[in-house]
Amino acid sequence: MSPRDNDALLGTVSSQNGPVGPPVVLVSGFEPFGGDAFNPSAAIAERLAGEWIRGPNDSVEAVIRSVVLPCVFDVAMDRLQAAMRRLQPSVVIALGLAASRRDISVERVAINLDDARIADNAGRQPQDRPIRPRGPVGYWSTLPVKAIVSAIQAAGLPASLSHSAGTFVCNHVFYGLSHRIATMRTARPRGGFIHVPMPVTDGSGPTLDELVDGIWIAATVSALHRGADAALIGGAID
Ligand code: PCA
Repeated sequence: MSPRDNDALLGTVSSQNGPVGPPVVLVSGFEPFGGDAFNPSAAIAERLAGEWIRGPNDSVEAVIRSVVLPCVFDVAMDRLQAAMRRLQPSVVIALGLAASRRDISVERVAINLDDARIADNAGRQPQDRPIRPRGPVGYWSTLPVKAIVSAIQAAGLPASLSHSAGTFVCNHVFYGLSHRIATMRTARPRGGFIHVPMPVTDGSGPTLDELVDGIWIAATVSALHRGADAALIGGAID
């Protein structure tokens, strides 16, 4: 991983047309939810804030910025959208915890459904509700999902493609982000969602440091990848 750089160095230089600086990769995480005291997605987002992403010639290609979202339907998306307006990112990677997973799960598709098994942090528990009544059933991630999975695996870290981000706040934000991107008229960022497992220290899965490294790889691939996704085997039979 590249050494963390002083945030002051990111200094956006003002010009008449507004702030200029390296392209921004916005990484979001979530506050704890469901009675947990810790959510690794927020810790990862915060640890990556300020990292430079460098190209093959050591040129600075992007800088990572982060935002932590409340685990509350609708409010979470408002916060992410406010950060997007402020930072004008070229890539948005939203992160969340999926405690039942064992690896870094790169989500492929967001669906137009809120159906909460537990209440969110404001006590809301929508059921069978479309996120956008007139929106499409689903949106594909616009991140290079297969290239991301293969780069994380190549670094010796566990990762896979996932075909469901669930029907709770994470899928809600993933769908909202995708809808926002699809309806932007100009300068559409690439965006998508990655679920992370709860980190461990007993060797049965990735540690928090390994999750940070994995998401840094995802941010780097997303910032540097051009054109279509890698044509790799990666689907699922069940
Ligand atoms: N995980 C939840 C919401 C917030 C989070 O980190 C989810 O998977 O929907």
